[in-house]
Amino acid sequence: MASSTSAGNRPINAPAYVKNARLIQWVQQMVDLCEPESVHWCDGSQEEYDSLCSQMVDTGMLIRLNQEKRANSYLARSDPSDVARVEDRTFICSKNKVDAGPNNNWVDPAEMRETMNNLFKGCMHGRTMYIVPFSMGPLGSPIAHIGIEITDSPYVSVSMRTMTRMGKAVFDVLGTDGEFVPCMHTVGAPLANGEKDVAWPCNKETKYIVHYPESREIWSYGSGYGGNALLGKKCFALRIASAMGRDQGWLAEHMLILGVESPKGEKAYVAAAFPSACGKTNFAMLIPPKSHEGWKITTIGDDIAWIKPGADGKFYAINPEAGFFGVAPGTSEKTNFNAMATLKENIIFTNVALTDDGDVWWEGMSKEAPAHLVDWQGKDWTPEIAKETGRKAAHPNARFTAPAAQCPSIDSAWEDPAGVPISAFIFGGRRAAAVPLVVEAFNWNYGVYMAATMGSETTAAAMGKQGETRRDPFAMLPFCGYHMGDYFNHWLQMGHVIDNPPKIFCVNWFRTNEKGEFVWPGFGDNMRVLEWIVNRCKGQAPAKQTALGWMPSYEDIDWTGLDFSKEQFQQVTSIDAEMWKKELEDHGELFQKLQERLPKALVLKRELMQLSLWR
Ligand code: TSX
Ligand code: MN
Repeated sequence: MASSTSAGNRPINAPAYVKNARLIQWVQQMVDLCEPESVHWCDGSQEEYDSLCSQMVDTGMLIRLNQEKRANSYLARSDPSDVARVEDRTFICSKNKVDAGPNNNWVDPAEMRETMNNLFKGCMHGRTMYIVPFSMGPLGSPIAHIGIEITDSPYVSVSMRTMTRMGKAVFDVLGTDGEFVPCMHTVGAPLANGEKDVAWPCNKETKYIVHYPESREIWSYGSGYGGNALLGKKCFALRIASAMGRDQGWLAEHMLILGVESPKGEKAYVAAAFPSACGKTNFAMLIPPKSHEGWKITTIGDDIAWIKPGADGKFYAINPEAGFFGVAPGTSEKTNFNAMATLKENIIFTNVALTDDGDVWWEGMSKEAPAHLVDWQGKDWTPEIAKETGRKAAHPNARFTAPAAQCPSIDSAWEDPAGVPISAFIFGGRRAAAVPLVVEAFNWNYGVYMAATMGSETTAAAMGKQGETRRDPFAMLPFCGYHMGDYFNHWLQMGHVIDNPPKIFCVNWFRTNEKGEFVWPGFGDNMRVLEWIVNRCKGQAPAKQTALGWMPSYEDIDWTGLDFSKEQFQQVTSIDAEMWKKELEDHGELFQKLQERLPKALVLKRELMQLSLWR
């Protein structure tokens, strides 16, 4: 270790291989501000990971799982006040309020900086400050970007090793003057001299997730959970990166990326955006039905895509992440076999239940629950208790943190620094009636309109009134780091940047009948829709023109091995003109909110659709 010669008064212990002047200066400032007990520069090694996990087992933050059942895996139980992203505490601090848009909370950056400086003063007393170097995307890829997270959470440090390319190789890419996004994080729970730590330190009262899109900085205070704390994910790879993409001519999207290989060996890649609770991870890891032997679905990513125009006039996409931070409840061998196979070892589970033999369980993992569990809050749980009290064994937002490389369906090109060429964009939502199974937009601008107006119906009572449609444009509502109207405009512009933009499709797996039952079988059978989609992209599948776009006829889908009648097909593909008139009224409401920056092209598309429905 070489000692630092910077001006501050506290040692920062930067290793000799750290040569980036801006980084050293920033770390010095942050050490002087946060006053940690010590500073640890993460190297990303297995030894470091194991040692940090062992330390956390000793302090009670992690429980080591049964080595025979889940090798090298752990369970963390968070504070009950710290179980999810906090959207009402998330801020976009652009110079001008209008640039953040009505879709974001805004505070003047000068005012927020003062608030942050006061909160962070001495916030790491009694704790180790970890310097976590990471690359979003394959190291050195022209589509990748570097971040440095400073955190006082060892849980965050080890999670970042799974979720990103974390370690000292990042400093080689960074060099003496390379660029990085500074990501400042504290759990906001300084320890007094001799004070004993709790299992999950956080600040119950005060939380801030702050973004400065213009200077590309992130400051997160008070939470140790998920997207609030693993700052490479939603904060950097979506909110900050979306602003970078707007300025630099690329796209940072809330999308999975999957590969579709036909029996002929032709391969196509699609990127797809769905709001939460639509089964995005399941779709990314889909296993085709037996009837489609010879078809293969491969996974590039399950949550985020960074997409840049290539020299050949196509869009190229990478998954900026290296792991899956997926919702555990509902994941089973039936709903997502590949995810279950990914979870066999090297996993950090958070807020799932613990079995008596040291393994994990969650609602939906198996038909029958074990006779006894310890629930996510550390309390005894039995099916009888659940029946009486309604208490869940796992928190509904319980998560797994899993290395993507362990996924059986991982694509051979998932770490290709050049990315993969995108043939189609798919946008989906959970809609009981209005939206048909699949529709192809007439053109790029129409596709942007469909994505801009997409929505999902709420299911859980906790999410507000049941069955209410929430507009979630591009599934980006909580993740766009600037005005949503400007974002629509950026998408419209990106259609002109390349010669032959990907086709845009809208899907809905969730239509229900009069009895409220799902009509479409979903899951593996979504392969049949994907087949039509990729064949459309190759100019190899027929379609009929409708008011909404191009749609398949019954004969255009391969039904081999599935008993699905013409009547059922009618149920999932019919278009109700009256319903769509109401739908367009709703679109108008959304557009009203964004009007100061709404592109005129979208206003015109709405009027065109109204005309075609009234015809
Ligand atoms: O993930 C889902 N997908 C995509 C899969 C590749 N889910 C789960 C959503 C919650 C996260 C789905 N649920 C899908 C779907 O396509 N479709 C449905 C609705 C549905 C639920 C159950 C059945 C059929 C459809 N059938 C039986 O339970 C037997
Ligand atoms: Mn997501």
